[in-house]
Amino acid sequence: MSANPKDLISLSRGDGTSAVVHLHGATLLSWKCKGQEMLFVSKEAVFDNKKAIRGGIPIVFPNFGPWKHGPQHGFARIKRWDVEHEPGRDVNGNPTVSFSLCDDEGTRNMWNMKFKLVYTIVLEADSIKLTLTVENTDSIIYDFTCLLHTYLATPDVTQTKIEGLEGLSYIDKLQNGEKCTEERKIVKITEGYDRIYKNAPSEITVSGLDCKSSVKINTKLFSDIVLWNPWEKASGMSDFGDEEYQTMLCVEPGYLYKTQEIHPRQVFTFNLTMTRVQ
Ligand code: TA6
Repeated sequence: MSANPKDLISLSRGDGTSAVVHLHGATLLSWKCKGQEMLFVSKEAVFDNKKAIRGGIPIVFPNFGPWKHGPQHGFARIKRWDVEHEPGRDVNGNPTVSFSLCDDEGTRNMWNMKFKLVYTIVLEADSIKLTLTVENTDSIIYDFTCLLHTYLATPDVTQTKIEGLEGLSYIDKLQNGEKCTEERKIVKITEGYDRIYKNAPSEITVSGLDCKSSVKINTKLFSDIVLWNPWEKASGMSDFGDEEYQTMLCVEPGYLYKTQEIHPRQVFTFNLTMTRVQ
């Protein structure tokens, strides 16, 4: 199943560097850096404008994980976003576009809060800058968690290396939520992973994504990082090829270890910049 071109918004620098966003969930489906696709989208992904897209960068809001008010990971990734600012150029001449999502009857029936999200993408020569603002447009205080569920592409996940997590506390969801400490300077993925690292540094590096480059991940306010690879569990997911776990790794910046309280008219700005380094 492929996406309907009517649902897609594209940015390009003309040198093989481009980005494609699906209006369903404002899901970044593709980030090509000098011709190299950096993101993974499952060949079994469903583009029915209902189900969350399996790949790219789905936006998780207002809740990471199972949610008593609605679907896992909240509704942001399964709502159709509006184009807030049409594709254009920023003050530095970089291609940029922004999207917005506000509460509606559907979201209020699940979670009776008013909000406005604005998601801005800037495509630089070797980086992609993602900014998510969360505004409380209600008259009451509430709280939320949020995350950019980033699927990175790799020729072989067992060759990827994640640096910057040493010493961090993490919850291991595959060990019944056991609280652990990361002892390794370099984390390698040789089995299923589902870990929530707390208070991650503002820069981590993922290498081995393609034979000669790595990705620097810089964040602001996204204080936590989720590492996920389903491994053999992929075979139980209808929108995930049985062997595709070998060619992806989710490195997901988020604010999720604790909820963020937000007051009326308060705005929180979360940033993720990924830079390809050769
Ligand atoms: O971010 C990791 C995780 O929470 C895993 O536990 C797994 O559920 C993954 O998200 C995918 O969730 P989804 O709802 O997209 O199938």
